[in-house]
Amino acid sequence: MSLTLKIAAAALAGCFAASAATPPTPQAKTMTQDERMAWFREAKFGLFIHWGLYAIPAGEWKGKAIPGIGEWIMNRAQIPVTEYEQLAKQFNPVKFNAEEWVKMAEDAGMKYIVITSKHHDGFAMYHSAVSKYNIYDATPFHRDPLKELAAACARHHIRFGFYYSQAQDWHEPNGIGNTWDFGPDDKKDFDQYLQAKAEPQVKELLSNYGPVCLIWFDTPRQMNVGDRAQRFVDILRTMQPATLIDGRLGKAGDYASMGDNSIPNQVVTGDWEVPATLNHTWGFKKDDTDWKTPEDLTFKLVDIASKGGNYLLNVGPTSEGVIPQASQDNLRAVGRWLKVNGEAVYGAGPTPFGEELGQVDESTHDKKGRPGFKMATDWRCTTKPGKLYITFFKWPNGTFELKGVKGQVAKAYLLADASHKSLKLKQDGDRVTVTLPATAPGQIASVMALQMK
Ligand code: FHN
Repeated sequence: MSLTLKIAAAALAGCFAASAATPPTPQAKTMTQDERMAWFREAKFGLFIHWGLYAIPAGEWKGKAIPGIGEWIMNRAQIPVTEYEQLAKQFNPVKFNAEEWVKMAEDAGMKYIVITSKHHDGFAMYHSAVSKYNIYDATPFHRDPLKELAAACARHHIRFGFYYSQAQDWHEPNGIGNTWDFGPDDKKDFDQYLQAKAEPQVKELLSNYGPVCLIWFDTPRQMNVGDRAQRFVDILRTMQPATLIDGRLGKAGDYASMGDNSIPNQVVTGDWEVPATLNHTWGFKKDDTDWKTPEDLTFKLVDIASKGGNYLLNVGPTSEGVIPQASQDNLRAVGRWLKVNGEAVYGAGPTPFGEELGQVDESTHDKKGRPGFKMATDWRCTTKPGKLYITFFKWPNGTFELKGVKGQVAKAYLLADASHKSLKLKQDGDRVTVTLPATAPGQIASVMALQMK
């Protein structure tokens, strides 16, 4: 079974050279695909934020717990537009502080932020002139939090992008998804909605918030008809050519989006990202406190990097504008680990090995009849030119042997050791043996760097 994915990327000839340290430049009319992707390949780790009116009911409607992800409550409870709209009058997140949110992302070692500018409920979380159904005009808050976040991101050199639900819009008669108020989707004038709301709102986002690192489109229902998806590509490429398009627009974007919380079993070529939750919901749900541990998050980050991808990890702030404390604590713990070991993650490429990832398990099958996979979790390998990084999640007893090494290793050392003291090393052909200290230097995981000759 091959899990290899080739990403079809629209490579545009160009002359503008971007670097990871350079914010996207809206004036650059043509860029090569490599130039456009440079910051993303360096970043590896981003913060996803699902924030909207759904944070008020927080998983409960009229005294009943509504199963499923929090931001889907309008759909799951079939709440009529006229009732759901009333939430806007209560939305007053007075504890929202853009600086604190961005500082938290920075502390977590995250390099980009993607926030819901409009989710499927149709409510714009920014000051939109296209629809009054927005946080500035329809709530007592009367502020544009995305403006504040854009400014804070610029101060902290964190890239800023938007999630935008281009197809589903449960507030609009011609948007996809709201069949309880507006009837079947196939009877709707979907292009009317796209042209009157989605396309002009995306233009607003690209006009009023400075450089937008990416737009994260989602659930591309009915987007494969005619030039619907291409119209968005044209808007982005014309207005901000450096802005990336995710993999859920309805045609190939700049990178592939994996399924939610779906980490591939093996190395995947091309650019890709895994969107993932810290608990079991994207939008805040008061009853969901089943948080992934810092150990698990660190493993997943390195695991994804070792397979060639990025990790976009979500928080669901409350209706008061607070990121749940457990989310903050667990993300900051990952950030502390990255402070010591980030060299093995940022800008790193995938493993040249692969056996350490696990093995196909023919004794089990998934729902589609595909064989299972028995994941191994002892260590992962990431790479940079002339370097191999081995991240140990289980500290080896005495020595560590690595097979299949191409070239000669000049030196082995631990990233946690600031002096980079050489570890005892033996190489026999492609077999390298390193003698390690008796105990791991790091609590969550420890990284050994191999410097090649
Ligand atoms: O329906 C959405 C969901 O609410 C959430 O936004 C996730 C994030 O990847 N995307 C969709 C489901 O895949």
